[in-house]
Amino acid sequence: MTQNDAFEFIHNDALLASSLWANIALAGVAILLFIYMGRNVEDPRAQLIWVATLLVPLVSISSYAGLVSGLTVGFLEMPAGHALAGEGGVFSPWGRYLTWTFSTPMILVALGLLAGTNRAKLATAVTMDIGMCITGLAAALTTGSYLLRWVFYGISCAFFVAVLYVLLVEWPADAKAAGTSEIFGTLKVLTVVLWLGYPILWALGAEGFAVLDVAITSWGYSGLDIFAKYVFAFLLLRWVAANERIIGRTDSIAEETTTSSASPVDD
Ligand code: RET
Repeated sequence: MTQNDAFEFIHNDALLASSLWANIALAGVAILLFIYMGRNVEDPRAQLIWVATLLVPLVSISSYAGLVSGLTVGFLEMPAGHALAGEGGVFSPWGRYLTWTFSTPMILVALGLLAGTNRAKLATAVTMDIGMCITGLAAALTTGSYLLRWVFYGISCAFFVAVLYVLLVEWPADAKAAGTSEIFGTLKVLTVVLWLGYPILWALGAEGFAVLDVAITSWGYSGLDIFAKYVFAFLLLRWVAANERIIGRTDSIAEETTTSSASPVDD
């Protein structure tokens, strides 16, 4: 299959093509809107949250351009045991899993800074998240053994548990101390609920048990992306733009970088 075959395969299926183009359009709107919303943010910490948030639709538009062009998709022969084994090449949008490696850490950086995280927790969340995405990519691309597809899936879930732990246990306590509990609480619930949808969809879609067909699975991810990326980022930026001073006062990471030894006269 050439890239041109892939491009045609996608565009012969209106449902599949629209699931990709819809996100290109939305990401474009989100980029312009977020630049506008952040135009007056001056506090460096709030600016960092803003840049991390802006990178989410920027990565997304690149990701979907890769998918829709046929560059980051393939057709994989599934191994014996898989529901679609022996049916010829199964459409695999592997570029999705690859680009999550770049977009999801940005979501976590923005959330962590909002919560006033320290560097250890932020590094934990980000590295575990990258582990989750890369092993998820491995699960999708493994064609030698059906069992090993699910082994990679299991490893990815284990990484995901670490991310959930930071989100559900560590950062809520930090956010309380930072005075950002309310907005953090909203975004935490949105993130946890939506992110849980991805492994469920993977298991039900063509990569997993193949209960859902390729176009429906693709719309599933696209729908989750719309809420987990653009709606999430919009709510976060709107709050940051209006509450810059609260962010400025949250100093865990700023403090670590300016005074590495503990200072008894803080505050
Ligand atoms: C996979 C399959 C393997 C098991 C697990 C997964 C989790 C994926 C998640 C993705 C989130 C993506 C987002 C993208 C927005 O840009 C890789 C599907 C646990 C949680 C939020």
